[in-house]
Amino acid sequence: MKIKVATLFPEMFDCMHVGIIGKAIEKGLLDLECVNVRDYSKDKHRKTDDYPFGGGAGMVMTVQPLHDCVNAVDPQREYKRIYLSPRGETLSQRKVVELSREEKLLFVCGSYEGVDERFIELDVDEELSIGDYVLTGGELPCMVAINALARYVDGVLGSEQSVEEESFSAGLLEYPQYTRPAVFEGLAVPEILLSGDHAKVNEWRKQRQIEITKERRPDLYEKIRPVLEAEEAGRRKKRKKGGKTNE
Ligand code: 4GS
Repeated sequence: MKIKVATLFPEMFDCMHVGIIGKAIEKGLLDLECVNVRDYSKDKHRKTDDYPFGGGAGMVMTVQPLHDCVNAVDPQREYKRIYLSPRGETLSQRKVVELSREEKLLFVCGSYEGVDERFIELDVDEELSIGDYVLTGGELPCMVAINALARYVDGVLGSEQSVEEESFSAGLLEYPQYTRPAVFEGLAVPEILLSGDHAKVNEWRKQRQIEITKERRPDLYEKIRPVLEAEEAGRRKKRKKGGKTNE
């Protein structure tokens, strides 16, 4: 997958070369290229911002450097162009999967109070937010989006990791995890996890997921409830059928 980023702070993206995403870039699974919007400014002082028309606090990124930058980087408009902004659709796991299926993505990171609206009108396909809070720039949101979608690019996660394939995992919070030692400071790992009974372990994990989701995220629980109830109805039916065949 090819990802380009237009930003005033390309050095912020150095951290993308660490860990799982760094390995994916090394392996050529992800091709990440950051370009400095300032390099496209035609101003003699390489300025990229100006005072807002109509007055008000802060500065606005000017349209010329942004427009020239994205059209130099993507002259044929082959890339899906995404501007990070609190006005955009909020990033969700569904949106992450959708983005991971794109071949070419161009993220644009704004700084200051924002960018000249005409840039969005002329050069942006969609706006994307990572949540309802205000940051100093679009760089962190951009890295959040790339990090999340990279997990769905083939080969990025090792075989031991892997994206949640079980249907119930989607929409539920994670079950508690344990590793060695079996007892720490008098706290023992739940016995069932040491039993080697995979069916029992999976059932235990699912029940913990349901409990934790119900308690901490009632909004998510209400969304997943019809699925859980359908699964339970399915199991009841199977038990009944099984009972009859044995009669
Ligand atoms: C977000 C956000 C954000 C808004 C950028 C003020 C600088 C800043 N971008 N999700 N201008 N939340 N952007 O806060 O995407």
